[in-house]
Amino acid sequence: MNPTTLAAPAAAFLDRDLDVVDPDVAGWIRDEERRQNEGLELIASENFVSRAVREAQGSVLTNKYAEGYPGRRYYGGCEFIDRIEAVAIERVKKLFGAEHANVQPHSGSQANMAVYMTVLKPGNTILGMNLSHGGHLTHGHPLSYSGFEYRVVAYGVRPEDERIDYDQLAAVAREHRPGLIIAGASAYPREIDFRRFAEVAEEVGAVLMVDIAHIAGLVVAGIHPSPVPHAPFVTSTTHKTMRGPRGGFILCRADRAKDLDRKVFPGVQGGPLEHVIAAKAVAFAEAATPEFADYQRRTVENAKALAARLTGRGLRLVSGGTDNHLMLMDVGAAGLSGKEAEKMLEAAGLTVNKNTIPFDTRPPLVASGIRIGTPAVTTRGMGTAEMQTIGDSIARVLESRGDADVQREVRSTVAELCAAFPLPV
Ligand code: DSN
Repeated sequence: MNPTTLAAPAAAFLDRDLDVVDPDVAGWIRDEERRQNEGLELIASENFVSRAVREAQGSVLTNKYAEGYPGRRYYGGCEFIDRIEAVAIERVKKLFGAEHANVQPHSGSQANMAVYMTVLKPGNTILGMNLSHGGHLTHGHPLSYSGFEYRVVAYGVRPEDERIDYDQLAAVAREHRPGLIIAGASAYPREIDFRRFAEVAEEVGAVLMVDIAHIAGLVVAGIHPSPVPHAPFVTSTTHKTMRGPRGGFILCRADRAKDLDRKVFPGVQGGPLEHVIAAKAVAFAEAATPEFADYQRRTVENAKALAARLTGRGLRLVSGGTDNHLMLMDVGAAGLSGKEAEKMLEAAGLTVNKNTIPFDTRPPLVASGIRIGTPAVTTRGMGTAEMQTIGDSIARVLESRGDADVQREVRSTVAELCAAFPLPV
């Protein structure tokens, strides 16, 4: 019998184009590609990855099971997988000057869960930032595992300047003696004093974990101080300012490495996504270049320029401005909810997300703020001149209360900007 004939049916199945197999999904992917290309992406946690990252993520590595760690797998055939995961680990350790890294977390949420399981027992107390003051769901929200598995106490920002209240942090820590203190935020526009967090943790005998999901790229570039010298555990995502594939990683001190690795696998996760880990390795290599540091510098420069334009147009920003890649606008002060503002801007081709602001009286799905970030538009190559146009466009849409003519005009300004800074296909 001819072996080619035997192999044919399987080969034919494997070799069909997405357009043929599933024209619906293929079409929606093209629609999303067009949406990303023709709109201004201002969601602070989103970015555009390089073709190299996408190539690694879309590779045959998706076919491989590799439970365990390099050199210690539960499956055969891991020779190349091991090299890839080992290089991802080495690269991220070097980027941050860390003693140990685990690159398997599928997301920031699972990275945080693994650290909590390493440090805490169910029912122990965690101290995290209030979600409406800039924290994250996994830092103790009642609807997240972090809220129903642990007892939660919170710190927040001062009403007068909307910056972290380190005295309150210390007072709550002294009163409640948490097992873990969580620093880091998803909607906080100011520099965070990790040394201060470490002092409080040491005083009350807590372990400090810093979640740098948002600012990791800035830390690599030396634009935001690093938490690594101050915290035994640092978690992050890889897809925000890090500009890699969607995923997470954890850095820790060598003496916690064994416990942590066991909590990631088999504690929290099963088989690692080695295609994503390969894409992380590529992104870590990109992050080690001078171009990446320059990109981070321009991201922050753009955020400051945009913030200045928006406040110049009479819009109120939480804390008055930004030190990093994002800002939080109080649209309640302009008589709108975050939900309304998000919709009005989306109709004009500007994508942001509604966000609660400190001391918000509206629920999170309505909110009084919007969060605006510059990582994605900076990746497209836009600079401070374009930030003036974007700031004016946002202000016009909000001032007009979503007037359809204004939205149409702004949409055409957005289209011109996007055409001048196209994304590679
Ligand atoms: N990481 C959050 C964000 O900042 O958008 C979502 O969980």
